[in-house]
Formats: sequence, structure tokens, C-alpha cells
Amino acid sequence: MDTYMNLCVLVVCCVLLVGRGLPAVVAQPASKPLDKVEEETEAEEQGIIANLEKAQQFLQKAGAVHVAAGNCKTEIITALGALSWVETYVLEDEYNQALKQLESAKKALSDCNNALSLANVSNLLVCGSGVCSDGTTCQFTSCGAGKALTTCAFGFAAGVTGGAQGQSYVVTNSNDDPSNPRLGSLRYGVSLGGNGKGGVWITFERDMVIVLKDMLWIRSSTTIDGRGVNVTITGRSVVVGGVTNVILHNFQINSVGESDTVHIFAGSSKVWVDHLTSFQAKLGLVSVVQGSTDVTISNCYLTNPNFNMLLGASDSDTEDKNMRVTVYRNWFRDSMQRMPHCRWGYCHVINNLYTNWGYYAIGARAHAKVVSENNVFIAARRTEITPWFAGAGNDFDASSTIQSSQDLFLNGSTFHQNVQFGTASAPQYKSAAYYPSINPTSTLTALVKRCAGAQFAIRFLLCIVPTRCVPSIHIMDFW
Ligand SMILES: *[C@@H]1O[C@H](CO)[C@@H](O)[C@H](O)[C@H]1NC(C)=O
Ligand SMILES: *[C@@H]1O[C@H](CO)[C@@H](O)[C@H](O)[C@H]1NC(C)=O
Ligand SMILES: CC(=O)N[C@H]1CO[C@H](CO)[C@@H](O)[C@@H]1O
Repeated sequence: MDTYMNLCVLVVCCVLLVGRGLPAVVAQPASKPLDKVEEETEAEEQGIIANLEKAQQFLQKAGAVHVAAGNCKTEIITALGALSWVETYVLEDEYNQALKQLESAKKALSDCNNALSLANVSNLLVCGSGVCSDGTTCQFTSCGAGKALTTCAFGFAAGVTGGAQGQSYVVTNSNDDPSNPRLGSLRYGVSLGGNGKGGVWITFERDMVIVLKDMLWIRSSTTIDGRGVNVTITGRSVVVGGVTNVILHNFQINSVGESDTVHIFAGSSKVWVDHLTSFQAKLGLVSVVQGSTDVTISNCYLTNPNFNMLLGASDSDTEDKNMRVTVYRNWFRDSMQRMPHCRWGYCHVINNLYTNWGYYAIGARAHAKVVSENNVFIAARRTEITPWFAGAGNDFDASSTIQSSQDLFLNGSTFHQNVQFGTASAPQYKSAAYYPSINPTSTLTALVKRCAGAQFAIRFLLCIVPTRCVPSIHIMDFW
């Protein structure tokens, strides 16, 4: 705990230092200093100012990364030195020298950033006292390290073990050959899954972009665990069809050029989708359809121009009446509709952030039960959250129940409940401990912006280090 407190103090000090400006330089330079700005042309002056601003921004980020990591102090000091050079001297050679220093500090930062392993920072965090049970950061602390990730699961997918009982497999290359998957590739690792073989827990040796040449079919008892690295899966979809016990964790999946980025269907069950960054799909992002159930979709950054999350695909899929999905702590950003759209089943939509939906945010049809609880809605293009407004036409299906409790409605957003058949019962989680922990809506926006999506490098630190330790960082810079 001491280390942790020191960490916070250091971050605050550094941020204050950077924010307040720098200590005066003691020695006068031998060559002509100062006042030179007046003699620069306006364009040159603008250039210098722009560089100064860039340097300031860089140092703020550097401060957060280095100091929160508790290392790389030398690089920080070098960078601060470089900035004071730029501020004090404007003679061309000195200015260039300062820029060079800044460049080398930037390189040091990037090396440093890359070197931040999961273990490094999570070792500084202490388990317990809310950290491990909060549904957001447990996944990145020592109590959730490695296969203990399963202890962090909550909601309807709680109890999922993925490949924890199976073999461990490390992806060492980004190769994808669907007809003959090679050892070291993700596709080879995925082929080791399945209950018959005991399952597989897949991690990644390093950052990589994997361009799938065909859909990636996940087998039962599989975990894809992208913690500690920056992994992007692109090209084709990840499909979870007719299988059970799957964890998809901490990677980016985008530009799949076909249906959904993560398609859960054909009676799949016990699936936990957590900390994914997903965007740009022809249809939607994460979908749960055709008799699938016991799914938790949490801590994801989800943005797609039109469709976002479909839970139940058709009014005639009556098997979806057994569907139960927890939708938690996701950031639904800039989509037209389906965040989620729910049919037949029970959809617990809790503690999510909604920004700039274009048609409706939460929709339902075909006897679905949607409980919207402690979400934050920030309207921009449209104000109404549900499709229950007059003139909604085909989207108005009075057979479903959609209700709101403790939601926060900002910038004019409105929510029309449909509770004409009574309110839905509370979600039937196997244990009270699996009910997702609720963050007050007053501070939810900042939390979700920090922690939604795949976490690595500075984004990881911003999520894991409490807000009070990084007061002046502008979160949006990192998206
Ligand atoms: C993560 O990887 C993607 C794909 O290579 C890249 O565009 C992005 O800049 C990387 N992010 C960081 C912080 O390294
Ligand atoms: C609030 O709504 C207006 C339109 O009424 C929009 O222009 C503005 O961007 C919204 N603010 C935010 C923070 O989204
Ligand atoms: C203190 C500590 O464990 N430092 C390690 C952090 O991670 C880097 C990269 O894996 C190691 O080189 C450090 O030894």
C-alpha cells in the first residue's frame, strides 16, 4: 500500500510541476540568449510556439506514464531539461539541440511505454478493498493475473472458466493460414480448444496485428487473453457458434468486412466479452443470437456508424426467451442504433456510457425485458433513448418491457419506459456477488472514458491509477 500511495504522490507532484512551468535555469548561456523571438519572422515564431505546445503536451503524458510506472525518471528529467532549453534559448543551434533532446526523450518514453509489462504495474496494486470486485480493474491486478482472471467474471457469465483448466499457448506470430494453421499463430492456438482437449488459454508474446483470412471459430473452453500487449484482430469476424465457456479479453477487433466483429450464436453459452475495443463492421459489433445465453459484455469501447449490439436477431427466434445478457460499463459511442436491441430475453443494461446516438440507444421487441440501470446518457443528434416515441413505426412493439432506474439523463435526453405489463423482476444472478458493482452516475463518464476498451501502455495506466492521481490528463487525447 505504501508503494501505491507514493506512486500517487509522485504523479501529483509531477503533474503540478509540469503544469506550473519549470524552474529557472541558473547559468547564463555563452551565446546570445533571449529576446531573439522578436527578430524571428512571424512564421518562425508560430513554429516555435507550436513546438513548445507539443513539448508541453508530450511532457504531461510522459509525466503520467513514467511516474505512475515508478521508473524512467532519467528520461523525464532529460525531457524537462529539453523543454527548459526550448523556453530559454531561441538561437537556432540551441533550439535544434533542444529539439534533438526532446526527440530522444520521446524515444525513451516510447521504449519505456513498451517495457511496461502487466506484472510491473499490477504488482504495485494491492488486491482487495474494492479493487478486485469492481468489475473493471480486477482484470489487471495481481489477484486477477493469469488464469485467475476468471475470478473477476460477473453478471450472467459468472462462473466462466474459459481455458483455465486446459493448456497454455502463446501466440508468437501474426501469421494466418486457415487451410494449414501454423504453430505460433492465433488460429493454431484456437484449434487446441474444445472440451475434449481440456481447453486452451491463449496469450500473446508481443504487440501484433493479426489479419484474419477467414472467420475465426472459437471452440469451447477457450480464453483469448490480450493483457499486457497491444493486439489488433482485423479482416474477418470472431465467431462463437454452438460452444460454451469462452472468455474474449483485452484486444481490438475492427474492420472485419462482414457481419459482426464478435458473433455469438447457435446456442452458445457462458461467454464473457471484456475490455474489447471494437469498431467498423458491416453489420454490428458484439451480437448474441439464436438461443445463446449467459453472456456478459463489459468494459468495451464500441463504436460503429449504424448498428452496435444486437441481442436476439428475429421476432421468430422464440428460443431466445432463455437469453440472459449483462451489458456493463461499455462506452457506446456515435452509433445510430442497437445499444443494445433486445428480443425475447432478459437484458440487464447497467453502468454504461452513451454518447451521440443517432436514432435510438436502447431498443426492444418480442416480449424482451430490458432493465436499464445507472447508465449515463449524453444526447447529441437525438434526445430520445428508446424507440417508444410517437411515429417510431415498426420499431414500436408494445409487447416488450423496458424500464429505467437511477439513469442519468444529460443534454436533454429522454427515456420513455414501457411498463404496461408491469416492471421486470430483478436479474436472477446465481449469487448476489455476481451483481455488477455500480459506480455512481456522477463519476461514471470519467471512469468509462478511462477504462473502456483494450488496455495497454498509457491507457492501462490511466485506467488503473485512480483519477485523483492523474488530474490534468486529457483522456480524449488517447483515443
Ligand atoms: C496499437 O496497435 C495499433 C495497430 O498496430 C496501432 O495503430 C496503435 O498505435 C498501437 N497503440 C499503441 C499505444 O501503441
Ligand atoms: C448537446 O446537444 C447539442 C444538440 O442539441 C449538440 O450540438 C451538442 O454537441 C451536445 N453536447 C454534447 C456534450 O454532446
Ligand atoms: C520492477 C520490475 O519488475 N521491473 C520489470 C518491468 O518489466 C520490464 C519489462 O518486462 C522488466 O525489464 C523489468 O525488470
